Parts: sequence; structure tokens; C-alpha cells
Amino acid sequence: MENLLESLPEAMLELLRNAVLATKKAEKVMAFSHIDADGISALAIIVRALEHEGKELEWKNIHQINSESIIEIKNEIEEFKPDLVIFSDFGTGQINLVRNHIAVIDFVDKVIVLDHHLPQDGEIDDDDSTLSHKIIEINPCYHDLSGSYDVSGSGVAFLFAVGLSPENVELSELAIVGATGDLQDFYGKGFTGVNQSIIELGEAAGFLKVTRDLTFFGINTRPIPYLLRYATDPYLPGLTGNEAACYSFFEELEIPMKDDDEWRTWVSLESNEKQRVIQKLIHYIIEVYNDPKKAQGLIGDVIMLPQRPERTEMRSAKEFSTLLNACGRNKRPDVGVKICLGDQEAIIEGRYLLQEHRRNLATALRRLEQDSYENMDGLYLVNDPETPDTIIGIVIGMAQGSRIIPIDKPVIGVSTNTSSDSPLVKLSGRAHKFLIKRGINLKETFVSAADLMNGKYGKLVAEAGGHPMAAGAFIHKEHVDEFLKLSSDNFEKTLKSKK
Ligand SMILES: [Mn+2]
Repeated sequence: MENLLESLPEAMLELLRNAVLATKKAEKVMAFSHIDADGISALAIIVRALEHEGKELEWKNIHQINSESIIEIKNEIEEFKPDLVIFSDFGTGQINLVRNHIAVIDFVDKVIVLDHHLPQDGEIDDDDSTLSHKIIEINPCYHDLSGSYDVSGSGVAFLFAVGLSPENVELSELAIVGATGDLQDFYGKGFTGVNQSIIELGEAAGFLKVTRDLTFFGINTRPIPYLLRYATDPYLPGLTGNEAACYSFFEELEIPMKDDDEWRTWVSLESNEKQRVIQKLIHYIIEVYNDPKKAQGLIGDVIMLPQRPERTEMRSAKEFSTLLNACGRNKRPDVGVKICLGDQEAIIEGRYLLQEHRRNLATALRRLEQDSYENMDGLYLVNDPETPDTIIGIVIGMAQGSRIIPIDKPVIGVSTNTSSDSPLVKLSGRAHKFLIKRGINLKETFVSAADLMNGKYGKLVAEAGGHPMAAGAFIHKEHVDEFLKLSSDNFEKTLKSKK
């Protein structure tokens, strides 16, 4: 534990110490976090750690911090009257909103931000140093660490938790579930940096175990034919979504799918059976994708949580994080937090949400295979009114991952299928990492397009944020085409100049 904390950059450790002191002093705490697996895990870590400290606590997941939601956050704070407010897995990109709306509240003594996203460019628009003094912002990006590979939002929350008490080492489970949800392990190729140190700590304490195995979703829980039927990473053309083909796959190998009346799961297969399945899958993938690298991705580091119940999603970091994402995407992040904390009813509800989620993804991908996408100069556009805005980002990421959409340009997904009647449309972008090397930066492009349009119209018509490889924006309906054109032109210019 000491080693983990001592290995951090000195300035970051100093901030963590300040955050710990401020928390020990606080009486009432209110915590807000993002709705994805990382944000949910981070919040659960904070909730458990503060329970251990005996603090009076309220918590909530928020889709994102923007000029609208900050007012709601402020209202909730004014109702509960905490002297400490914590934001996790967001806050850095919205630090001005946090300062001007939250730090400014007089009964709030301190605001702690535990984030890992890159800061927005631009100046701090307020120079009130007492306000800045109230905020303790901890973000690896400010300390020469990567917020994409070294440590996630839940990892930062974990550092804070073990700073509060060494007994919080149990929360290493959730730190790695969150990092897995944020794809910090290079898609199963292994963790590095602070993440790796957290795994070592968790392994030594018996909360985590790393094995080499099939990286598919569902090795602990799915009947083996369903492992293939619901496979989306990679998508298996001809098998994904095709129940009969998945049955024949195992029949041809003469591998029984049931043990008496019970479906067999991957972890229950004999090792020679596993070998035969893997061989056949490798042949299959090389045949359909003509890409041996893709087949290599079938086997990777699988992180198990040996303290969680057997044959459940909570048994592996990958399934656990997908379960949490499903809760968030279905607008029930609170269920995810409760699952992390071991609530039995929440687990049942979360499972149902997960089934829904995976069905939605598989049908969206099939639809995309049939209806295809638009080819703009600098990007590929997916405009699918049937895909909910909560999963459009995952769908386009998977579509490029499985080459349903080529990877030579960024892909943008637009969904008009919102569950709220907001005038805003959500837009998600994904770019393959080789495009990043060629100068593509989705976040910068989206933010500059939004700034340009907001300036031009003299009001807020677009808000954007994210990472170079994955970014998003909320745009007023009538301005979506203009935003797409600006982005497409920008990408085209970048790609042409670096050829
Ligand atoms: Mn995150």
C-alpha cells in the first residue's frame, strides 16, 4: 500500500494527502460521478470508503456535467447541505462550472475532483483564489501520467480510498473493473502503470487473480453456444446472432453443450475442449477478417475476482464492467453502484438490464451490416434513428473494431433516438489509434467546432468533450449538419497533410 502511494509523483501524493485530510474533517459528504462502468466503480469505491469513515453521505450518478446539469447538481447540494462535495470520473473538463457553481456555495468547505480525463484548453475564467483554494483536483494528466493507460477514474478514487484507510484494499476489485470498462488494458493485452500496481496489490490480498484465457464476454456465465451468439468483440459474421450456426459449431467439434440438463460454461470446459474451440475460432477469424492479429486477441489476460460468487458476472473484471455499463446505458447507474456494494436485489435487476443491452448491441450491428453507413470526405457517418443514443458510441466502436466500417477515417454516430425530449442530439466519434498517430484528435476537433459555432450564433448550440480516440458532443438538432461538415473538413485536412 505504502509502496503504491509512494510510487506516485510527489505533487499528486501531496494532493491526495490534502484530500484525505479534508475528508477526515468533513461531516456530510455528497458525491457525484459519471454513468459508465468507470464512473460507477469510482462512485462505489468512494461510497464504501466513506461508509468506513462513518460519514453521512448522499451520492448520485450524472450523465455529464454541463451548463444545464450543474444547476441540478447545485440544487441537490443546497438541499442536502454537505460540507464536502466529491466529483469522480469527471470534473476536470468542467472545472470552471464546478468552481463557479459549486465551490462558490458558502457552506461547502471543500470540493474534491478525482478525474482522469484531459483538461479542456482555455483559461480559467475566474481568478478568485479563495475559490480555487477550495478545490482539490487530482488528475494523473497533471502529473505526467496517462489517464488512458496508467490509471482510470476508479483508479484515482481507489488511491484516495487507500489513502483514507489501508483496509480499503478490498476496493482494488472495483478499481480494476472500472479500468477494464475504460479499456485501459489495451483490449486485453495487459495493464501497465498504476493499474498494474493496483492489480499486484489486489492479487497479494486475494481480491484479484490474473489468468490467460479466452477474452470473450461471458466465460463465467454464458452457456457456450451463447458465448458465440452474443459475440460482438470481435463480431463473428455468420455466428453472432445466429443460434443454429453456434450450435453446429460445437456439434462439429463433438463438444457437448450440456452437462446432464445444465448448460456448460466456458470455465467448465476441459482444457483439450478449450483448445479445440480456440483453434476453430482462430481459423474462422483469419478466414473472415484475413487478419491474424485479430485472432491473437482471442487469448489474453483475464482478470478474475475470486471473492465474488461463482458463475456470476462479478467473477471477472470484463463481465463485471459490462454489467455496470449496461446499468448506466439503461439509465440505472444507481443499480450498478449497488451491485458493486454487493446488493443482491440490484444484481438481479442488473442482469436483466445486461440482457437487454447485449440484445440491443447485436441487433444494432446487424442493422449496420445491412443498411451500411455514409461516406463523407473526412469521416464515416452512421445515422441510425433506431439505435438509442446511450449505445451509439459502443456500436460504432464495435463496427470499426470488426471492420463493418473501414478504419481509414474516423466514424461518427448520430442518434436522434433520445429518451428525453431535449432539443439536443448526441453525437459520438471513434478513431482507430493509427489515425491518432496521423494527427487526428477527435476531442480537439469537436471542441473547436463547438466553440466556433457557439461564437458564431452567440449562444450555446454545441458542447463537446472526451479523448483523442473517443469523443462526444451534444448539438442542437438544427445544427448537426453544420457540426458534421466542420468536423469532416477538419479530419480531411489533417489526413491529407500527413500522407
Ligand atoms: Mn473514466
